[in-house]
Amino acid sequence: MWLIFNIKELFKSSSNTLLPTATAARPARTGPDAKLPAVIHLALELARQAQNLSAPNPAVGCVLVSPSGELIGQGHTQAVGSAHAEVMALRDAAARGHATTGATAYVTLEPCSHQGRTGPCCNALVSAGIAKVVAAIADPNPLVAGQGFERLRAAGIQVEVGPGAEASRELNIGFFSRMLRQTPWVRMKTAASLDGSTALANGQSQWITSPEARADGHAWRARASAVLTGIGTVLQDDPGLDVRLVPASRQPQRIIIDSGLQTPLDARIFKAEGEVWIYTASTDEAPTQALQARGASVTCLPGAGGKVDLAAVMRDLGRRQVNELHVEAGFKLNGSLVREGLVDEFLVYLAPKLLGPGQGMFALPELQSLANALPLEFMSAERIGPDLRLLARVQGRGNF
Ligand code: AOF
Ligand code: ZN
Repeated sequence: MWLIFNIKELFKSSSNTLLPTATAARPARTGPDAKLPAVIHLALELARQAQNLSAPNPAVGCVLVSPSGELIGQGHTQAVGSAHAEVMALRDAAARGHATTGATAYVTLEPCSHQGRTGPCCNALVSAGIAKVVAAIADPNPLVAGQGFERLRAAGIQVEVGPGAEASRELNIGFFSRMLRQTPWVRMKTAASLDGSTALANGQSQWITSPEARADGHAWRARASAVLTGIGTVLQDDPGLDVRLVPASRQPQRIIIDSGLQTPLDARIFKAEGEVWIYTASTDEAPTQALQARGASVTCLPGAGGKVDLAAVMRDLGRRQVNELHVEAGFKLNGSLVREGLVDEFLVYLAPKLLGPGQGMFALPELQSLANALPLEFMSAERIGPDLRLLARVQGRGNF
């Protein structure tokens, strides 16, 4: 999609007509971002196009507008090691024969000032003669963190920061989490009946929710850096954990929490390409070597009671550049992660069915008082086929 229109037209409309309707990971249209100029919405939409592509880099969009108000270039972050949004937009303008002198760059993140896997975007903007940069939000990467704005201002470029901040941060909540907390943003997905059962008492669980809900779940897998499950689920359901039901430009990293190294060597999780990361509490050499020979990276992080130290896993995943971690596990591991305060957000699909006694979503201890309930905040509620999708965030958890 490439649109040519006059910027005056863009600014006239604060409605969201450039955007398709709700898809899996759309942030709420409320708060300070609700009435943004359409050019910012376009930059955010471009950023969304990078969301399943750019990790561990943030998903960023950039729109270039000429001094006369013409949209002359647009771009978004490419896969890691390739061009950033600003460079893509400048290349787009060049390819279309547009001069960039005096143009304004609308970008959903502070342009980088450092030499990383690619060169600093600030330098590219300065060389292109950009007169003004409107950025949604500062880059939390300590290598940038305000220095990009400083560099631009020092080169005489006018800098405005703020429009689209909330939406840009939501799009990149995993990147912000890793940069500011050193751990991933943890989203736990469950699918249950209206009365909260994920499986019958006899273990049967396929399928409670609809094909539409399952495809939507794959869209959330696709945006995550990694998908994590437990050995219980591997033994019971033998999941692939890859993205199959929606198109994927890359596959998320697959991770198993397997205290006793019981993962079968013929598990379906090994079928997709790439390494599987296994976290264990066991130092047994034979299964470790057998799993390594099968293409697993095995890391021993023992915690209390022969279990894996889950908080240490999160720190390790932060070091391994996991931004968003998508958890699809059974009620035991789910319960452990919740009890340890490691879950940020719940993605819950509810089917319009009553199953009666069965397995719950999370094994949690009995509370003696309602005052001790874990307080959540509903971020969104959507109908997906015949099912409901709820996104509930642990209160205050997004404030880092
Ligand atoms: C931008 N525009 O589109 C993105 C930025 O190793 P590199 O060179 O790819 O740099 C990665 C860092 O650049 C990343 O951690 C983040 O701070 C910033 N991402 N910056 O100007 C972009 N994706
Ligand atoms: Zn950059």
